Amino acid sequence: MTRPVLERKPLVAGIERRLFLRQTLSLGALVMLSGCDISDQDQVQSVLHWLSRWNDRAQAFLFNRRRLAPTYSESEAVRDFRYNAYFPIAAVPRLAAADYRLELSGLIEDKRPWTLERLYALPQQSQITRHVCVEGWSMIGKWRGAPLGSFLQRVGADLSAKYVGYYCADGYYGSIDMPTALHPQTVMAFGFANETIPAKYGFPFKLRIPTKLGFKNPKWVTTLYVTNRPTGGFWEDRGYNWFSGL
Ligand SMILES: Nc1nc2c(c(=O)[nH]1)N[C@H]1C(S)=C(S)[C@@H](COP(=O)(O)O)O[C@H]1N2
Ligand SMILES: [Mo]
Repeated sequence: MTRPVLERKPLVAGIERRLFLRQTLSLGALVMLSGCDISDQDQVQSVLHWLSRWNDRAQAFLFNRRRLAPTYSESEAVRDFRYNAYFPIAAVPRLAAADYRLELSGLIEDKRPWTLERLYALPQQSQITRHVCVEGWSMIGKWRGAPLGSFLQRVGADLSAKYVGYYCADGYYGSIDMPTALHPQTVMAFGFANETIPAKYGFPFKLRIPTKLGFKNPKWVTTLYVTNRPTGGFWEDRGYNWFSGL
């Protein structure tokens, strides 16, 4: 069944949303896709899925593990940062510091859970970087945290594995590629704007990853794991591209 191009507009818009075409896929490829006689939604889905995986590999290949995200001055950092999650601020998880444990699993030698006290005692560094949300806003903030790479090394993670995955207190989940996990600016952020990170921004910590889009900066992290198996993610399973580098 061949439908007029206009009728396919929503589909094309969907494709665009799914693949972040403006960033990565050429207009020609879009025209090719939309110009095909696309009659089977499942087929379209599997083509898009394949393209998105291909897109992940291309982005991973282009990722430079030493290149730093731009940093800014203190005066550019916003204190009243925009809150965002898939639920309203009233539903923010409030984790009790005394009961909190960071669980470790997968390809990690020392899987003993970490108390907040031990986590907060890790050597830390500050960064003033820009958070970019795919919904069309960005803000500069100041975060303080422990480099995830040093932490992974310390617990005996298999650093040659492909992915570092996370689960959060709100049911959010996902993973990042190992080179990004080991990037010098990827930190377990315990502080925001010179204070302990507040509940709305991820207390006890968020993974602050300035080389990734905002949705790949998980808040309220409760489990970290190392794996070679590709994982989905909360937004990835709803169509967003997995790598989502900046
Ligand atoms: N656990 C969890 N982490 C999350 C989200 C979420 O819904 N749950 N939303 C993501 C999105 S889309 C954005 S833009 C940022 C927002 O972080 P902020 O509230 O500190 O601005 O958190 C990311 N991390
Ligand atoms: Mo976001």
